Amino acid sequence: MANTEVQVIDSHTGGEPTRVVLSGGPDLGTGSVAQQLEILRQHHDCFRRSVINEPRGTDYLVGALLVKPSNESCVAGVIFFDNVKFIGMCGHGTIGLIATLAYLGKIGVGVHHIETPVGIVSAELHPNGSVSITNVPSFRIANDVELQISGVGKVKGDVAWGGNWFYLVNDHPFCLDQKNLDQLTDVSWKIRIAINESGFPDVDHIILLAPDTSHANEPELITKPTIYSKNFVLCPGKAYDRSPCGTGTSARLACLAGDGLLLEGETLFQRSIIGSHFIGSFVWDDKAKGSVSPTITGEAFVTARVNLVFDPRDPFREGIANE
Ligand code: PYC
Repeated sequence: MANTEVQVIDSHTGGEPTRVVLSGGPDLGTGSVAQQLEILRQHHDCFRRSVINEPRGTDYLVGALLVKPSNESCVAGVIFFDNVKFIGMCGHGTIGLIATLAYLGKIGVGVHHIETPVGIVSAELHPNGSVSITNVPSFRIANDVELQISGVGKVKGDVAWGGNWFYLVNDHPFCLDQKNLDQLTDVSWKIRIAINESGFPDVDHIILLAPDTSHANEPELITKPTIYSKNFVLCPGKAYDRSPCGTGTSARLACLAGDGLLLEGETLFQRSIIGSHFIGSFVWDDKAKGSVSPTITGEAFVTARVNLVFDPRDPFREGIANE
């Protein structure tokens, strides 16, 4: 039997990698992107593993399978996935996808619509190469949820949706510094187990928040941010997000809007644990329901254009299973 090949382009957004699969994926029919995801999830999970897991990938890589959109206004459909599952939306991944389509000459400066399994998002490619995505409506479902966790202590935070489910912890005793990555990963994992057990079983991303005090040397921004914040984000497969997490920043904007701490038109400077940043803002989607339409701006860079090779003799051609 012959090798098969899958064409991919890798990029990173604020340090967090995205692998866009251009061709070679399974046939998912002609339904909506949400329906195509169900076919992929039920019948081709090995494709996810083979693209993202070792030995071809790594646990902190996010995959973005390009599929045909069912909505005619969209330039592309996309299904995001990581080392353990398919995820609804991905902010850094959408910025990476737009940078990739621009690199390929398929899109130019301007606004483009993308169909994802959880809704249509828009992305504006700016002349300087940065990208602003307007994400799916984002909202908070619970605030000030307290957890007492053995070996960690008491933490308090909000549960919110930004295209994925998040528990955003405002109140915790940890120092958000890159040198504490092992500790932050360990406590966030314990927090995830606790929030799932406390009645929020779908929360699969944990965010620890702290004020950002290192912005003094940032380049001049057009609008001076109202809030400077830093985060540590733990993803479903226990890898931490190198970027500030676009869907997590969307969820955060919903919380800040709900608390009246950020107003329409004001901006949030969201720094990641490695020092990269996104700029976020919102307009109300449905104020009575606490739902916002978030916009996240960041920048992505293409890092590789390669063919993944699948040798039928390779015992690990479908990736090393890690779940
Ligand atoms: O940027 O939304 C995001 C994201 C989700 C998981 C990793 N990054």
